[in-house]
Amino acid sequence: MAKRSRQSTDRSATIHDQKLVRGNGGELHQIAGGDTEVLTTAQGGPVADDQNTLKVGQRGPTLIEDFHFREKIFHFDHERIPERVVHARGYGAHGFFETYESLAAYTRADIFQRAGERTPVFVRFSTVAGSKGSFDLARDVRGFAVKFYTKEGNWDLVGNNIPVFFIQDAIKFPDVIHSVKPEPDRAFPQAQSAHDNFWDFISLTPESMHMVMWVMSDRAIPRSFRFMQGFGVHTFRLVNAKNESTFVKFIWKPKLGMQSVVWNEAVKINGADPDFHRRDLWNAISSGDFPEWELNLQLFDQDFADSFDFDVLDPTKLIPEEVLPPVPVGRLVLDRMPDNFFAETEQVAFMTQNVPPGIDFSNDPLLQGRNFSYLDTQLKRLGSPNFTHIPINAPKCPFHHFQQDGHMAMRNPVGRVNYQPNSWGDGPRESPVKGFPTFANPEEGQKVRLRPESFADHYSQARQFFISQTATEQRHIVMALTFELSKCENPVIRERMIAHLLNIDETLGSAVADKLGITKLPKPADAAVPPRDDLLPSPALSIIENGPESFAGRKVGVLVSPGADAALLKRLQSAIEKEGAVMEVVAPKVGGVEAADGSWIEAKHMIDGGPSVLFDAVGLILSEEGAERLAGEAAARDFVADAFAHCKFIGFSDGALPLLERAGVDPKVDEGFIGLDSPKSVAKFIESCRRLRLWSREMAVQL
Ligand code: HDD
Repeated sequence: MAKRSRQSTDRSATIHDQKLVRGNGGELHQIAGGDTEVLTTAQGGPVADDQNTLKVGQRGPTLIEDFHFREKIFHFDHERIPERVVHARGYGAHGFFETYESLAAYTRADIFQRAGERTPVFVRFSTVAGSKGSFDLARDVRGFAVKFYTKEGNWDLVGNNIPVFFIQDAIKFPDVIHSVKPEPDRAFPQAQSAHDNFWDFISLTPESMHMVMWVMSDRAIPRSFRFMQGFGVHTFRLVNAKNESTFVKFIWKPKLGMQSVVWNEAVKINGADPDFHRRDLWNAISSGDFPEWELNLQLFDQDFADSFDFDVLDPTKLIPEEVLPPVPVGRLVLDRMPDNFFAETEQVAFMTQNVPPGIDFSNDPLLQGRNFSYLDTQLKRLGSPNFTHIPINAPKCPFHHFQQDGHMAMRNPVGRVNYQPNSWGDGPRESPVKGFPTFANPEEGQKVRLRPESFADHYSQARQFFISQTATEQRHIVMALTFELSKCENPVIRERMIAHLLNIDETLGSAVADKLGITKLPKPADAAVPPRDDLLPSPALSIIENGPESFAGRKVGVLVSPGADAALLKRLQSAIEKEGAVMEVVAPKVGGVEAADGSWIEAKHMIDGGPSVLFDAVGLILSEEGAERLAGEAAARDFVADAFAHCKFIGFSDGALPLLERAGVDPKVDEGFIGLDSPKSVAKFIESCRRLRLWSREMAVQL
């Protein structure tokens, strides 16, 4: 295998070290010299000329004898592998999981036995519907898949940032996914649920209503992977050494709190920086600001399951935190980006069936179906049953088996023995003591294709989710549904959806109908069982109610102009950094500006490349003359107008007033504008930013 040190891939170093020689046709050859490695073929043969194919004469035909050319093009032609059929666009990072306390009372899983134990992990976040090259801020579910390399084999917790799912039975998975993907005849829309096929399927699938509420909420447009929750969704089992089982739901909670963007902002981010979430994770980890989540467990027994309002095997239901408080059991820290995206993030293969002894499945029919699909799909994607030989997928604990051969086998059993039992005394043996003990749950019944009656309530938890949202979040749900359904060309689909929404919440249904111009409300949809209205709101379901305590991990974009107050900028920067946040300077020109005191202010962005949608709050440190000049630029006016419309906090120097005025915003309108010139104002600005957004402004802005 080719070995290249990190240093030798640093192109600037190699360019400086090496000699550039001009060839006959004027092309440049970068020649190895000194200690630099010689370029080789994949077979290890040294290469003399990587700029020209082998020809007969200077202008003659190319020779098939040119093995270097053929190998290089052959390999290039085969570089692509099929993208994941869902969750194609994703981004991953390495880290560790640290167990807080022993959970031996509940599980024999080795990872949970010792306080302080650290287990290496690889995590991949993703969107579901879009292709590999789609944009990050699609309105979509986010995947949250964690591979724990435990001492008893890999454990994959393949979850989402939403605790419920669209369907109750895995046999419907191809249908829900076909419906959301680009329509098959026209091959659009890309990475969008706003089209007829999706809403047609949804409106004919009442079990999806709870999930639809989540997907139309701000959860589906997170500000960052770092500010999302994650959920294992299904009920799993923990099994202890005495073979006692406890049901469990897994929840990840971000240390930095939750945060989402607004839709108008998401649309603009997709244009300004389609890699917004990737870049955010890359920047945070590369700068040592390691994102962290706590793993929480909801633990319960059969009695709780029997007495709970819904069936714990139904993946369209959750257990409210207020009913069963989650217990933090460990923390996940992401502290290293992959060396190579393809080798690690693209080739990582998550599989729900990867569980260590002590963690087991429930009969959730979605989970049972997933346990088939994930193994199957890896063969298609990675091309060989030996995908576990790829380093990112290989266990980090010792492993021994007799599986052999197949495409791309990197390791085979050594010696004579490749079977057991055998008489040679060699090779691994099964262990009833250490091996995976499937929990012996008593099962009996007739073979049937039936949906359990206990799965029939499709609206009550959808309503509970809706009434648990703040007024702002409810408004976002109304706007999202209106936007999505406005893209459906078939009016029957819109009306069918309104009929469902009326079962969830009458005000929701009528508000969406009104915005869609439907004057006569349809009858509420026929419900398999009557929707309940006695479920209490669960405040844990709101993002706004569960925001962060500080502004740490967030980013302020500060627009500066020539003649800006450098001392004020410095004060602002140190306050932002003290809070654990980041400041980036935006200037009219690449490079920066000269401040009033003659010093140079370095800028990271030019105004066109650094719109305010990329930041959580903005600062305007401008001289009056600079502000007047910027007021003539659309990008500068948008910088201010968007920050205002997206309810961001805006700190400004007095000099910025001409720009604010031309952008059509009055800094006296609300407390979201903080003048930065007075002595305590920088501290006040940071304090305000901790609220993330001034939501009360939203009604005035009417986004
Ligand atoms: Fe799935 C990928 C999460 C239902 C079949 N799924 C995939 C990934 C995540 C999830 C995060 C990306 C993993 C990665 O980053 O490589 N899927 C879920 C959740 C579900 C769910 C939380 C419901 C609770 N999935 C589900 C069902 C099926 C699948 C019901 C099929 C019966 N999922 C797949 C798949 C994928 C996949 C086709 C595509 C790529 C892959 O597995 O490795 O097998």
